[in-house]
Amino acid sequence: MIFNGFKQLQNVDFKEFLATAVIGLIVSGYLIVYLLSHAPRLPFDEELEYQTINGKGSLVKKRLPNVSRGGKDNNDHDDGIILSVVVPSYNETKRISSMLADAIVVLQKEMTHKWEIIIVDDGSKDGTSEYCLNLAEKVFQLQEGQLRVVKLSKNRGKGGAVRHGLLHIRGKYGLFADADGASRFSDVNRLIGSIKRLEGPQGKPAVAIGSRAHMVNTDAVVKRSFIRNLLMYGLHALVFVFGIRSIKDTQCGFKLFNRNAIRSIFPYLHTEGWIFDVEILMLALRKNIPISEVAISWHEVDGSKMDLARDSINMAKDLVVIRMAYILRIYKDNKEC
Ligand SMILES: Nc1nc2c(ncn2[C@@H]2O[C@H](COP(=O)(O)OP(=O)(O)OP(=O)(O)O)[C@@H](O)[C@H]2O)c(=O)[nH]1
Ligand SMILES: *[C@@H]1O[C@H](CO)[C@@H](O)[C@H](O)[C@H]1NC(C)=O
Ligand SMILES: *[C@@H]1O[C@H](CO)[C@@H](O)[C@H](O)[C@H]1NC(C)=O
Ligand SMILES: [Mg+2]
Repeated sequence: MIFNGFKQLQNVDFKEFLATAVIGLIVSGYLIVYLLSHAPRLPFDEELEYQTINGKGSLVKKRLPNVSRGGKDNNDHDDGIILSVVVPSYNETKRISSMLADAIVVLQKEMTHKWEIIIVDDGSKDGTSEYCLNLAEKVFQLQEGQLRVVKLSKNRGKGGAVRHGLLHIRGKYGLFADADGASRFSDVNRLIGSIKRLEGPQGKPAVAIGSRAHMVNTDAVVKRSFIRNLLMYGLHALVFVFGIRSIKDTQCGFKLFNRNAIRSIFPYLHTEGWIFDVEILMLALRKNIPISEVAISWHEVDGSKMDLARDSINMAKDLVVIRMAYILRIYKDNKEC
């Protein structure tokens, strides 16, 4: 009798303990994800201006347009621009000029003057902004507004810079492209072709992304350091588990969106660090926006801005945080952040 009662008591205690433990775990899990979650800061007022060189060679500053207002649907800032190219740049004076040269040749040929380049200088310390404006005037001899420089007062990370740039384009399509010129710019034609098939005549949201998946067994990848490749495979595995399974190369710095895709994705993008590509693709998948992966040509360029140890740890952490934050509804895909 006494023994039985004792056993029952122990049972109740154990269940209570288990319930408390589970609740405690959920609460602390939520708290950890909440504390590690991220929202991009609002732009400072001066970051809503761009600089460009006018026909007389002097610097002018103007307000940036807003992708959610202008454009084809409610024409105000459109100016007939077909393609806007956003180049996130951090300390890029050594690498950006050949990338720009490559891009400008292709743009002039394919769409005469109906393009713009937006350099988002992410708080560079080496005068990237001034360097690019000087190139635009002296080397490329561009017209006013064709090359725009937006200077972020404080470094935000590649994701933050790309988000800021794409939210302020005039074009029908917006491409973001790395400043190192690792991809061949003319491949943009294949991305545009692909997005046109997806968007149909009404211009439904659509995304076309460059892919290097066909290159894993070629020199470009094999010749990279062992540790870099090891980290790359580790990241692929993690993306597979916590991120995205239907896309082979999520990280390529060459992605094209039509205006409606930009409006449906970028206001909701939380991540400003290196892993932002995965959140972009997760948002597209959640919103049933079609994504096509287009094989592009790509070569390794020296002078990477990535700090292998620190940045891989942050990417892994951010990846888990993104997935958990959507599950726990700390991140929402229908509320601008
Ligand atoms: N906005 C911003 N852009 C950055 C930052 N660090 C690098 N970038 C830009 O991100 C792009 C890619 O940087 P890279 O240093 O070429 O990266 P990588 O190591 O070659 O990476 P993969 O090309 O993916 O192999 C370049 O356009 C850089 O200028 C940063 O802190 N903020
Ligand atoms: C752009 O326009 C949208 C819609 O009108 C608005 O919600 C958003 O705050 C604007 N962004 C900026 C930077 O003005
Ligand atoms: C950018 O340049 C500044 C000044 O030269 C330097 O202190 C900083 O470490 C550089 N950052 C990167 C990521 O190269
Ligand atoms: Mg690169």
